[in-house]
Amino acid sequence: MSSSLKEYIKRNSERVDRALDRFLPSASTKPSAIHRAMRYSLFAGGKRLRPILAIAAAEACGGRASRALAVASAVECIHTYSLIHDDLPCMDDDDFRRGKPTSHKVFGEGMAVLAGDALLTIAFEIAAASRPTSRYAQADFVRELARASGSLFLVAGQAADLEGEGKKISHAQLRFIHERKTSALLTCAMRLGAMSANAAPAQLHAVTQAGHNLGMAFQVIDDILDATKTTEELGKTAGKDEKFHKATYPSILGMKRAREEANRFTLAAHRAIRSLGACAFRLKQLSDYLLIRQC
Ligand code: GRG
Repeated sequence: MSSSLKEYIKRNSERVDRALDRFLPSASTKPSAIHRAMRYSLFAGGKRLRPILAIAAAEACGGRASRALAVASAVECIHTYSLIHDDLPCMDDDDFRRGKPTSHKVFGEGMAVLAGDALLTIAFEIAAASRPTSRYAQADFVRELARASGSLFLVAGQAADLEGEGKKISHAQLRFIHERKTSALLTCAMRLGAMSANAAPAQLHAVTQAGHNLGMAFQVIDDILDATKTTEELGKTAGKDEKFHKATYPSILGMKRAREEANRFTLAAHRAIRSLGACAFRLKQLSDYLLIRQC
């Protein structure tokens, strides 16, 4: 990764951290256990990929990071809720996330469920605090977030994943799951960033195409990393897909074709990003980085 991209990611992660810190009740706010649990997972060391993509999408549409911070933070709250709930014993049952013990291991199952619930709901409060533009009202930001995280997208992906457990699933079914479980929220982050910049319809369309393809490339790479990296390298339990016979891009297509698929999605994202012009250079750099990331 170039030093300028590294610096861009660091600067914007810190901005997002400060914004999240402002948006969330302090850890000592009563009842403190719930606020400590929310903050524990939110500040456990996630990559902040979705908020950074929201900011880069805003800039690609001629906007500023400062105006994208509320929507970027809202998406990170939804993402963190989904990880907390996904790690619960009744779902994926994992002990390790973002390099730390999972929420239910530290706070107990009840509090982890509540921390996820509270992060989900505060996300809408934060999105509603975003400044409207001439094209997009606050209700548009909230609707966008609700749709991406509801039963047609994020929850749909998780439900289809649960239903597919222990069954042989096809490439098309795997794609259905990943479009909803992973790509929809990443696309939503980028669309919200673009909307915070008052994107014109053609810009929003290009950002949507880029987001969809980047989200898919991100998930294919995630499947590859799960099969090839260690728990320490990933900060989450590695090798789970194979251990639990979960269908993944490498298990269905083989490692070589899975990499080709990730390349294809990235090239499709490049085409959409190119149509956004010179302001989209960070988006282009980020899309290249997502393809070669090692964790
Ligand atoms: C519980 C409704 C509900 C949904 C859960 C997020 C999720 C859906 C499941 C987690 C497992 C998984 C493979 C999700 C796909 C998306 C993904 C790869 C998430 C991890 O995102 P990163 O790598 O995580 O950006 P950090 O911790 O860096 O933010």
